[in-house]
Amino acid sequence: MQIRCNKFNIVPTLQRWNAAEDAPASSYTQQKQMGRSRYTITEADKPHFMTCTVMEWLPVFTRPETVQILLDCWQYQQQHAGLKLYGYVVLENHLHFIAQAPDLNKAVSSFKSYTARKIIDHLEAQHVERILDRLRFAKLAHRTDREYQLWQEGVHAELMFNETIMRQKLDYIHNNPVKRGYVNLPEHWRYSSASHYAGLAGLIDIDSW
Ligand code: NI
Repeated sequence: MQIRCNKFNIVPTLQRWNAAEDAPASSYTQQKQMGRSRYTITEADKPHFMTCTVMEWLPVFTRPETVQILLDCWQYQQQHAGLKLYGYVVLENHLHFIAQAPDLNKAVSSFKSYTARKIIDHLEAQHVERILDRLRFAKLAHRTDREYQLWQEGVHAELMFNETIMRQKLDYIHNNPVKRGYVNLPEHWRYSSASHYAGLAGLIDIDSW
């Protein structure tokens, strides 16, 4: 099943579900004020579960080309930045992943800035004005160093401090598309590591946990 699932017109319900279950609880600014928050990268060389969410939950990843930008960036970081990617899922407006790197803060901030720039370039080339207008507006309320804001601030990071938590989060990641009713089995979702853990080919190399 392709990722174009918003055609079922169930997005408002899903957005509420996400806001309650999934969304970063505090902004990056709040996290900085709070210091060592539960939702920041606490030990930069250990595996963390992280979430990146598109501004206003806009469905940017209904386009396979935009998902490819994410996969290419992770692959580059696996080869050049020591990134270990243990699991991921990409939904139409957010993604979850569990990763580790010698400097995870740096890897994640480069991931967000690089993919934002490439995705905006793609949307501009494709004249996706409806989404670009919203991303331009989203930026206005935020920062002034760029024309668009693609990603919400922060990654809502959680340290995977033991085996049980790691397994729970991998299951959580892989079950996202099932819970949303997009597929019957996790490994049927094209844009996640579930197929890798089911012994099938995936779109990107995964570091098996
Ligand atoms: Ni989710």
